[in-house]
Amino acid sequence: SGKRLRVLVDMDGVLADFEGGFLKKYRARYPEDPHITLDDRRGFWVSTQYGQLRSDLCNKAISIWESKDFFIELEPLPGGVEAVKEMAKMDNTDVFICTSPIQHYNHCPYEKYAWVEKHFGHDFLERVILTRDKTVITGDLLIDDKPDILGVEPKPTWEHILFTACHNKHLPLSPPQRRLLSWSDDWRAVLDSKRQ
Ligand code: DGP
Repeated sequence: SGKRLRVLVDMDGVLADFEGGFLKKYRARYPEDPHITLDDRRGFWVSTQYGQLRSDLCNKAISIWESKDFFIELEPLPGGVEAVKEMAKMDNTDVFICTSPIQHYNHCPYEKYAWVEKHFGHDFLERVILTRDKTVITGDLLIDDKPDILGVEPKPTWEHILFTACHNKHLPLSPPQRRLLSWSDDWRAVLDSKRQ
């Protein structure tokens, strides 16, 4: 009954393990330098926290995700691919993967499409939205681990569901904001709460 539900799902930190992939490759490339454990991560921007640890580590962190094969080799986060595939099969439900590529565009946009094809299949490429500004994309829900999703549209149509990640788990929610703790959490109930 009613209209279709449109769900936007973020990629890094929600479907793909950006933080785990970063830490593994950073430690392999810079074994003599200090690192930040996932437990000690605070703030969305990895390079900011590394720069606070030691100023030269900001650019070393950036060098990791600007490298070829960084994005394609990210591991899926537990249950994410399965959940989004199930969502896509639900009646009256349209799912899009909505992700912001880094500005260093040599590898990232290509590898994001390749990652979706690898884990979801070729047909799911129709469901990919690359944008640096998610506020201009319309939807009912945006499941994303970034706490503050800002852009040119002051009143986005979607409700942001904060997906729990190492960097945001200690943040207090500003009511009525809602969280999804993981893909084991009740995402179906979140979708149902938005249906007419
Ligand atoms: P999204 O998850 O769609 O909001 O995309 C944000 C991207 O930025 C994602 O690939 C993770 C990445 N990222 C994380 N930390 C930093 C950082 O410190 N600097 C930059 N440029 N990108 C970062």
